[in-house]
Amino acid sequence: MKIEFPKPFFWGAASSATQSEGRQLTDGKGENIWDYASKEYNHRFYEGVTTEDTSYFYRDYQQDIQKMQDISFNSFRTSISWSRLIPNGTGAVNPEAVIFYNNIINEMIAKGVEPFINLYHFDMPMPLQKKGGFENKEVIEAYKQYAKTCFELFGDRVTYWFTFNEPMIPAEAGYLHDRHYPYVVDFKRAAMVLHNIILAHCEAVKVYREMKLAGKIGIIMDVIPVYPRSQNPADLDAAEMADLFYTKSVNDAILKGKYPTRLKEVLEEYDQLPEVTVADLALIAATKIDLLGINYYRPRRVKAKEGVPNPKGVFSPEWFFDEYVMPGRRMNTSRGIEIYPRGIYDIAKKIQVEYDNIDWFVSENGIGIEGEEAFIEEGIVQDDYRIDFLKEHLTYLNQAMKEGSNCLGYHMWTFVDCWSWGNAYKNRYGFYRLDLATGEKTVKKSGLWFKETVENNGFD
Ligand code: BGP
Repeated sequence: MKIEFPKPFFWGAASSATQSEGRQLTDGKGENIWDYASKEYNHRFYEGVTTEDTSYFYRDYQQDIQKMQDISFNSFRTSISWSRLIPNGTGAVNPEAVIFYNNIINEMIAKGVEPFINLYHFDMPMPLQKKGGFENKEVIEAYKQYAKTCFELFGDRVTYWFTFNEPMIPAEAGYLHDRHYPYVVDFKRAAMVLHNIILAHCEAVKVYREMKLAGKIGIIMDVIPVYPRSQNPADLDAAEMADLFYTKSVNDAILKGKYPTRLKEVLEEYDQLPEVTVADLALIAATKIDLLGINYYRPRRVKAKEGVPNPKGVFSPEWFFDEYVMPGRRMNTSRGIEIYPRGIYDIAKKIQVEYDNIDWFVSENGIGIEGEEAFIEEGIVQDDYRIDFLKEHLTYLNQAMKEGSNCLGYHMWTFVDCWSWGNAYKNRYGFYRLDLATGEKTVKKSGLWFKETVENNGFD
């Protein structure tokens, strides 16, 4: 069966500044939380490997963008590093960064690769983190000024802007689950961070509208679709709670202009409501985006929580549900997550039904595999497993589009194997293999398959 996509369709991949640029503290770049944590909390990094070199996009951008063209990308998402552009977070702009970001944007356009530019991918400038990061309202103002600077500098050529990648993660990983700096575990602070990130998003959209630029602005969400173990009321309720905390909290605020009532009730009951003003809610209600990115990696299988919430421990969404292992599930053992291609269809339907069928695209989807060198034959990683993964997900996406979903494109995570927040280079995701010893980047079999798919706008 031939799977065909409508034309035009955005084909490409995604990456982020901190995970790909390298040269973290040269050419005027300021320190961000990753640079700082690399030194002060190195033991928390996988094998102590930090962001210093990554996949050298800062150095190799010309060859890299050529490599994008070689496998027929028509679009690519990366982020601007706030601390490279504005080293202190506020104030003076770094001229070397302006040159770099101008260069990559111009180079992409020259090679027929539409730049999708994201403003924030987990990388708070350290001077602002010292002031409390997104817990501090002043940082919302600083972010707004940073966004405005980006729009002024690059808005004449960049059509697709995104305010945040996965707004939930800096709050959840940094303030609740002890994975990102500042390694705090406190639900109320996490909720404050998330609320302020949503406000910062709204402020950036507002500035963008005021500037009357011709492009589009949106946000990139991580969505983990929730599946209850059964249709029993207790399992259904647990699923609803997981969805409320981890998805609807942000999605409803951004796409419906309001927080879910039940979430508010639960937070009130447990005295966990962050400070939210009437003006905040009005700003959220007034903000509309043009385009939504969805990062999809895995489903969440949920069952009713055994026992009652524990009022003594740190309040957590996990008080209200348990995850369970679905019998017969397919696993990506390298990353320890379930592979469930149908999830992409379910997300598409949800956007169609609950979120006004807004224009969206798959902004990340991919498979991280450990030990890919074992699959090298004749100098190429023979990653048939990745091709199968892509085909399955794209087939479900295609089905949803035939049923009316307004999906505009598909970006795989990622272009060249890059550094990961949790696993450094253990799991490889790229269309190109990165040789860590030489810095050489070699196309994988999936990259060649992707080229053919883009050229045919589909596959058999
Ligand atoms: C997404 C992030 C990316 C990337 C990806 C892969 O959630 O937006 O930055 O890291 O996940 O995950 P990991 O690196 O943990 O394997």
